[in-house]
Amino acid sequence: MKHRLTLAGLIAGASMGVPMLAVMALGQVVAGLPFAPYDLFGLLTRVLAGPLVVGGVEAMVSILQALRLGSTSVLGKFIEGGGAVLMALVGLALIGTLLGLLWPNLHNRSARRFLPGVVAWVIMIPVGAWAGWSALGFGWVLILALAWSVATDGILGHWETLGMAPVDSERRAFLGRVAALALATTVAGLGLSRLLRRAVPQEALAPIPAGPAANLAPSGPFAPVPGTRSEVTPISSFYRVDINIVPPSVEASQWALEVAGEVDNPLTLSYAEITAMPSEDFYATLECISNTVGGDLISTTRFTGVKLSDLLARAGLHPQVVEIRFDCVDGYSESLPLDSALDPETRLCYGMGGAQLTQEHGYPARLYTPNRHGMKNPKWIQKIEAVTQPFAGYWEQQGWNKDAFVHTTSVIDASQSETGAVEAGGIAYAGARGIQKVEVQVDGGNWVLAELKAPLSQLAWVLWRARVPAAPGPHVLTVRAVDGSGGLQTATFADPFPNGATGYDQAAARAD
Ligand SMILES: Nc1nc2c(c(=O)[nH]1)N[C@H]1C(S)=C(S)[C@@H](COP(=O)(O)O)O[C@H]1N2
Ligand SMILES: [Mo]
Repeated sequence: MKHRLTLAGLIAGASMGVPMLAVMALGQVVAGLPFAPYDLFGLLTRVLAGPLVVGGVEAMVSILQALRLGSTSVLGKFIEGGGAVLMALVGLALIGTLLGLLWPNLHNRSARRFLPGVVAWVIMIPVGAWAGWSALGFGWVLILALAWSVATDGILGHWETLGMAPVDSERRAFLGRVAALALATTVAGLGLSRLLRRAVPQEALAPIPAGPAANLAPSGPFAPVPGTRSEVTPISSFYRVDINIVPPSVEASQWALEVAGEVDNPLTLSYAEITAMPSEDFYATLECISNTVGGDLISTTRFTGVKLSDLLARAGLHPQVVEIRFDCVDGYSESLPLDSALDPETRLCYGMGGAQLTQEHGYPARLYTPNRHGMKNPKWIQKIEAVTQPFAGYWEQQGWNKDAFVHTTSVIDASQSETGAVEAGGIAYAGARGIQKVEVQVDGGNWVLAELKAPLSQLAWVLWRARVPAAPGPHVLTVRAVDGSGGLQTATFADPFPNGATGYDQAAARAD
């Protein structure tokens, strides 16, 4: 009897959690109310941030990139979201189990009905405080927790009564009714969320007036091999990596950028003041340090922004400043050594792809800095601080390389068979060093020089294509690049952690 109730508590706690979370998701879509599992997940990943989280993210990225199931960023966020919901359900199952366990000794009916919900809610108090829930948000979560609690208690109560009953079919019928009701609530909650999410008009992104073009190279005629990625990544498929399941939503009118620390004139700048400063448009490529060779965590766009050095000059740096530190709305932090911060190509950006930043890519303002991996390009910046000691940013504290310099990389995007040859094409990238040449090899034979498209800028990847003679049949292609200063791409294979991946990309191909 006792075991049975414990098990029933576990099942009831978890299964009543599903419809409750569906309603919570609806509340988020309709009224922007908190969706507690995401916030719980967010807080835990920050508190537990360490080898566990790094290992988890690493494993996920390499599995996703190996399986090539689709966009690593999109799938990754999907898995994190699912993990957060699963974690919440496990928590509710545990509280339900506890209720089942204590059931025979809990004689006060109100305590039985409401205590589990109160316990769940109290556990969420620090989470809500961290995530900044409003009083309404706290109230909403309490109401849902109590509803879940009453439902869980109801099932247990019924179960106990039925336990006395001799007929098994009655128990089955009861479970069937509970399951049907839970399913209906879940479907209704999730269905409505979906519908309403679609009904909410996607706010059009304000276009950004084109600024003077910086550092643009003239583009020559070049016909990429079909299947080669587009030279400019559409913003909707620009890779996204950050520590949030849902990106922070910042109201530009409520936001201000602070420039502080060891400076003569600390500044507080509004969005309007920043966008009124002289800006420049520039093409540049961004690559995550977690990207594998040939992976999809790399994209190129036209950024719009103001020179960080202009901002810092306005603030007046003290001579003992060694680094510029960035603090972001989501708790992320990073820093750049002074020479990188003052690099004329390092810009505080408020535009990507000719429009204002999307919420996912750092609206209202993010950084772009050349030569370094994505982690050195903070999004949703709220504070820029001149510091006199080197600072370890979010990922550096987890053991990732502090400099995070990009490696020379080259990727085979596509190939097609020709008579007696393979035609291949792809991209190559080496930060601001640029690409001098790309070479392609068939089955370990001679390296054949590829044709390069003039890059969009010194900071953007180059498209290449090559025609390599090959006997009819299947082959393995290998690609390598030489950067603008003559350095050959590293052939040694390395995983992304902790310095970024290296090695040559390979692909299967055919010749006729
Ligand atoms: N505030 C904030 N900025 C951030 C991150 C983050 O988690 N929070 N992630 C960094 C990492 S690891 C990468 S690779 C880039 C990705 O930028 P994107 O999403 O615009 O492609 O953002 C960087 N900036
Ligand atoms: Mo990254």
